[in-house]
Formats: sequence, structure tokens, C-alpha cells
Amino acid sequence: VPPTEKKKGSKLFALKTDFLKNDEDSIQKGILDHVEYTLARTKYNFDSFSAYQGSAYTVRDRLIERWNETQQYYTEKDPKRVYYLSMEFLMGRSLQNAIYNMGLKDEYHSALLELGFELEDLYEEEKDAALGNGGLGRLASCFMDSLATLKYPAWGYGLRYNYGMFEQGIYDGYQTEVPDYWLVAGNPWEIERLDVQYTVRFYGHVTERKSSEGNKFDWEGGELVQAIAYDAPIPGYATTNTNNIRLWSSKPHKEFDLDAFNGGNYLSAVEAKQRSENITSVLYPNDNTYSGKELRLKQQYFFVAATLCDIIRRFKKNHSNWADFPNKVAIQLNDTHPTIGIVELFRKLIDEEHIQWDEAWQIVTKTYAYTNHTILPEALEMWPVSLIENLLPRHMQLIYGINHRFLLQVTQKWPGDIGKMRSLSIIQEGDEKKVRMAHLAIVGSHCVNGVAAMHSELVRNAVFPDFAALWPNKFQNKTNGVTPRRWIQQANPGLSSILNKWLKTDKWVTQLECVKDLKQHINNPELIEEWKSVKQFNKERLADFIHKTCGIQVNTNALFDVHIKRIHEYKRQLLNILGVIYRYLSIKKMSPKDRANVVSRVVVFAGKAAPGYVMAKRHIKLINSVAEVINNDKEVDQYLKVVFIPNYNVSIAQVIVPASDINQQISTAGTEASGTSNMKFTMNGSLIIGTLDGANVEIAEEVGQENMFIFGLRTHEIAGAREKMRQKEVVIDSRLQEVFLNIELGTFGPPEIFKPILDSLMYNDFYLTMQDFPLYLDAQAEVDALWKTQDAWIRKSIINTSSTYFFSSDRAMKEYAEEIWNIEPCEVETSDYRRY
Ligand code: GPU
Repeated sequence: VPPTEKKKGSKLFALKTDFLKNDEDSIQKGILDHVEYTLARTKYNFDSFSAYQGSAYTVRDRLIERWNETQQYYTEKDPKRVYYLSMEFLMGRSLQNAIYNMGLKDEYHSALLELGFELEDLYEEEKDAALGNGGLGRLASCFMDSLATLKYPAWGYGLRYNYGMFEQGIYDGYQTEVPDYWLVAGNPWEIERLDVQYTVRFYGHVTERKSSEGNKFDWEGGELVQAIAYDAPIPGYATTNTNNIRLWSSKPHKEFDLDAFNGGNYLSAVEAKQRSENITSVLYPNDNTYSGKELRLKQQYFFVAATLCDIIRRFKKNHSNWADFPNKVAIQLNDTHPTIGIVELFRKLIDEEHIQWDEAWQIVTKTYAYTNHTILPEALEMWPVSLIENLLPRHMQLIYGINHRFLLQVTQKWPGDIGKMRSLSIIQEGDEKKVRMAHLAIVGSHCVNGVAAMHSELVRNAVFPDFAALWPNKFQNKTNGVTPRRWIQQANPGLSSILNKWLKTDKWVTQLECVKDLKQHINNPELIEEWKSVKQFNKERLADFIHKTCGIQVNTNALFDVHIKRIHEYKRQLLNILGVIYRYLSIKKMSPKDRANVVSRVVVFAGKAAPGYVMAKRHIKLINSVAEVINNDKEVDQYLKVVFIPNYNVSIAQVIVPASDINQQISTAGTEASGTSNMKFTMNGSLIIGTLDGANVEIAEEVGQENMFIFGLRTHEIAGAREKMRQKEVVIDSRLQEVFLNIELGTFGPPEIFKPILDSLMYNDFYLTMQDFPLYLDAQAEVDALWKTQDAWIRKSIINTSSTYFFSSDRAMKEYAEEIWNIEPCEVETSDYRRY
């Protein structure tokens, strides 16, 4: 062919179907190539960690292909997209998830076996990505898995913290915190995008300029910081669709202050620039509490400023009419953390795009929706006006304007009612004026949702009743969900095989409603036997882990009683450990004959306390002190063991959840917004001992209360019970008195250590631990009774698993897509025939 006839790019087009092959040999070659050319090690001799890395890079290659195909396809089709803005993504490990979702488990298994490695062992080489605290961050990750699996055009946006959730150690029973510099081991799951960078401004001043079309405002000066994008591909299950989580990292901006450098102080000028990197240094380790630090506000603004630049750039590729923006873009705020993004979009529309106030505000509110994750007052974010004024002067002006117009609406609805104005205002008056971020989020969104039916009721009727009266249609419920891929298929292979066998299909992985059919076989002794042996296998796996990490030998025939979550007074680990003490004292007092009837238990705790949360840390110390005494008491050896597993994280949860017989969901009624571990446990056939709080209520509706152990005060009884407590009318249960007495007498170590805990109960038992204590013991007695009839227990366990359809994050994401975002699936028509 003469050169002139060669079409530009024709070679590239011909290559378009030339994807990496997924057979065993190609994968194996890929692994060896990465060991040699990416890791620069010899392929004739490498260790497990290198094998993990090599495997991860081959997976990454395949993810990148799919990612490119997906994004190209979305660009072509231009569907409405959803952007999930979250300060936290608690991803855990990625290798197993990606291999399973791409359907390449067998290929990887045999490719690695020939190289001398077990795929399952390599999973353990991976460090958890822990860019989140707890439920809220893990929810975001489950949602991302479901969005990709359901083929929704979705993006996650967040921050790439250099330090994730701290690593917890336990020394002398106390929690210690070690920074989690997770990137030191390298991160094959991220793609650095040096071509995607934006500049973010802080501080500075606003200049008003007169103009014929009204005055213009310029935000100038201050400090500039650079945001760099890092992408993590999110593969859907059994689909080419591969979405993206884009995380921002802060870097010094190239512009510098010449005077500072010329002033002869070069080193300190460099140092000043270097400080911009601090913004994305560390994840704030608070769960359900507001910390009020300026750096946190900087993180929030940095996050949304970069994200909006990116979203708008993508929108502008195909559109020039701003009225189309809400038809192409839905933005979901994961709690109030990214709420300043409402003002940022508004600022860009007004100051940069020169759109009129009312029209701009319409665009903003049609675009945003806000999810509330807690009603605990200490978690509600309220930034001092002075802080925002200084850091984001233009935003503060706009917030005043937004509030002014909003309060006009309030006056129209309730003329002359100053009280209503005061309580609804975005600005809280007082010695120090504050911006109520939840109010700003409600005013700036078209939809506000809670995360479980009961929680959404409380959001509407107890926390924001006036907003609900003003905008009754704005409030919705979207009960949380968790992904059955990670939490059944990957975490519990034994259960997966049972499901595949008895349902005669593996469709349940994406259509969890299939598990209902398991109920037909509930009385089949073969199923019951298989169920028992899978649970036994999982318990042995956990027992090994406990032995490795804590040096404690536990009896795998015992009932595994599990309480794993952040340590918080409202979650009441204290109620549990006080119950354990009572159990211990009872066994000690028993005759040998009575002891023969005792149900052996292994009580497992795990969870981190915020480093500044003194009381929660004391609860950890109490648990460990009690464990120490019990585990070293030969007399109770076969009946009771207490284990605190340190450094709880996603991958540890994947081992604990499938091994549990019962799980504790015992928050004071009305305090836990939803809970999501309750869903994971139920899927894995663990029975809940719990209060009617959060999603437990809906789990009880699906599973049936007779298949759980529900106890305790109800939400509507809480106010009365608190009043009773304040009036000192509570009679302390005699069994609890005995527990207190033993703590005070030093049975579990120097009593002064635990005095603050007992005092907190005696002077202000806000979470009503004492009033629920007798009811809790009754429920635990029921647990023991049922355990003695193993087949009845197993049947209830099967019923739990088979009733969990509703708690799949697939269901949750469909509801969000249809009822809030108005988006549709956009299935990639893959150009590679070999895939799906
Ligand atoms: N949650 Br607010 C967190 O994990 N961290 C937070 O800062 C806030 C809420 C949790 C809720 O406590 C839990 O009940 C809920 O299931 C979860 O968010 C996801 O909605």
C-alpha cells in the first residue's frame, strides 16, 4: 500500500478487539512478565508477596481494558450519571473481589498453582485499603460494587489519604494507635492520572466589581493547592461494566511566591509550599462525631472543589446548556461531609458561568441529594461562621444569601413566627455563629433520605420536623444494603456451595431473591448437616485466626457470640461485657452438676475507638481485663472464653462474620441509624440478639422475630426511661449489683481504672444500659435454651439466610437510581466477544 493511502489510525482501529486473553497460560505469562518487568525481579525465584503483586498487576491490566471500554461507551451514549461523594471508602482488599467479579477464579487458581502458589494464600498478602471509619465508609464501597454490577453509569469520588484508619494495638488491655501508612507497600489498584489535575483556592478575599448586568464578585488571592486524581477501577460482577472511584491527592501548586523565595529564606519557603500536602494526609478517625478542626474543613472543600471541576469538565464535553445539567448529573452527598459542594457548584454557576441567582439555585437543588446517617447530636456538623469566612470568604457570602431567601420561604409558611426562623435557619445564632451543615444540605437538595425505615421516620419527625412540614415530599427512606458478592460469595465459600447446590443455580449472586427458595428444604436433614459442617469449618477458620493473633485456644463446639463494630457508648459493648461478667460469676457459683448444663461460649469483641474518645477506650480496657481473668480461670475454661481481636478491619470481618452463631446488635433503641453488619450476619446465618433499632426492625419483619432474640426498651419508651433515670427512680437489678460489686472489689483489676465507667452509669446512664440489663440477660437465656436443640437452631439459621433479599445493596441501589437519581443502567456492549 502506498503510504498516502494508509488511513491515519487504521492500525489502531484494527487492534480494537485485541484484548488480553483470559486463559490460564496468558494469565500465567502476564504474572511472570509483571514479576520481571514491573517488579524488576527474577521470574525464576520470587516470594508470595511478589506473586500477589504480579497477579494484582495482571488483574489491573484487565480492569484497565474494561474501564476504558466502559468509559468510552458512557461517553458515546452520554447517559445521566450519578456521582457518589463520600469522604470515606472502606474498600478492604481487592484481589479476590476483582478475580471473582471478572469470573477468573479457576484460571488464576491453576495459573498460580503451576508457579507454586495457592491463590487463596495470596489474598492474605494484600493490605486492606482502610480509607474509612466504619459503617458509612463500608456502605459506600458496597454501593460502588452494586452500581457497577447493575451497570449504572456511576462514579465514586473521595480523598486519597496517605494515612488510612489507624492500626489498633492492644497493650496491657489498652488501645494503642499506630499510623497506617498504607501506600508504603505500593498500591497496584490505583491508576495515577497526572493528566487530571485541578487547582483549589483557600483563604484570600472577595472583590466586588460593578458591571451592567449586576455586580460581579471575584474570589482572589489566598493559597493555591493542586489536586491530582487517582483512580480505582470497580468491576461489576459478570459484566464488562467497570466503574471508577476517583480519589484526590493534594500537592503543592506550581505557582510560588517570588518574594518569599527571593527573601533569602529558600528552605522555609519550600516548607510552606510543602504544607499543601497535609490536606489529604490523614483520615479523621472519628465515627459518628464532629471534630471541628480547620484541616477537616479544608479536606471537605478540597474534595468537592476538585470533584466539581471534574464533573463539569465531563458535562461540558457534550453540553453547552446549563439547564441540562440536572438531566445529566446527579450528586449524592454521603452525609453532610461534602455539603460545602452545594455552595461550590452554586458559586461556579454564578461567578464563573454568570447564571442568574434563581436559575442557578434551581440547577443546584435539582442536582443534589443528601443522605443522613445519624441523629446523634454530637455528629451534626456546625462550622463556625468565622472559620468559613476566613477559609472560603465567597462561600460564606453565598450561604448568607441562600439563607436569606430560604428564610423568606419560612416566613411565607409561618408568618411572624420568629421561633421557626430561628430553628430552621442555616445559621445558628449565639456567642459564636455557626453554619448548620445539615440544614444547608436539606435546603440545597431535592431529596433527603435516612438509611433504615425507623431512622428515616426519626429524621422526618424527631430531628427535622419543621423541614418535613415545609417540604413533605423531600424526605424519603432508603434502607441500607450490603453486597452479597463480598459478604457471601467471597467471605463464605462453603455457604456459596450450599446455595449453588440447593438452589440449582448461582443466580443468587446478583439476584438475592433466589435465596428464598432455600426455605423449601428447611427440614431436609441433608441440608441441615451440610449447614452444620460449613458453620463448623468457618468456626475452625476463625479459631485458627484467633490463635494466631491472640494466642488463645477456643473450643469450636462452643457457641460463637460476636460483637464487632466501632466502640461507642451508644452501641453498648458495655452491656455485653457486663452480661459476660454476670455469666462468669454464675458459672463460678454453680455446682458441678449445674455446670454440665452450661452452654459453652466464645464471646468475640472487635472494634476501634476514636483516639480521643476516652470513655470508649476505657470500655476496651474493661473488656480486656475481664477477658484476662476469665481466660486464665481454669474452673470456667471449657465454658467461657472472651476474645478481643485487635485491629478490626474489613478483611478480619470477612473471617469473623461467617463463623458466628449469634451477633450482637444491642444499641439503645433510636440511636443506630441502620447498622449494616446486622445484614452481613443475617446473610451468613448468624442469629441476631438485638434491640428494635435501625435496620434490625426491618430484619425482624423479613426474618420473623421468632428467629431472632429481640429484647429491650423500644424507641417510644426511651424518653420516659431517661426521665426515670434522671429522677433516680431506677431500681438496679440485683444481678447487675453483683457485677458492680465485683468490679469494685477488684476482681478484674484495680477498681479505680473502671470507676469512670461505673460512675457514668450511676450519674447519667444516657444509653440506658442499666434498664435494659435484665431484659438482655433474659434474651441471652433464650439463646442458651435454643442452642441446646441444635436442629431447631440450624433451621432458624437457614431461615435467616433465606430472608435476606431485601438487604442486598443491589436492591438499595435500584431504589436510589429510580427514586432519587433518575438514572438507568447503561450496559456496555462489549467489543470483546469472549466476555459475558
Ligand atoms: N455512620 Br454519621 C458511620 O459509620 N459513621 C458516621 O460518621 C456516621 C454514621 C453509620 C451509622 O452509624 C450506621 O448506623 C449506618 O448503618 C451506617 O452509617 C451506614 O448508613
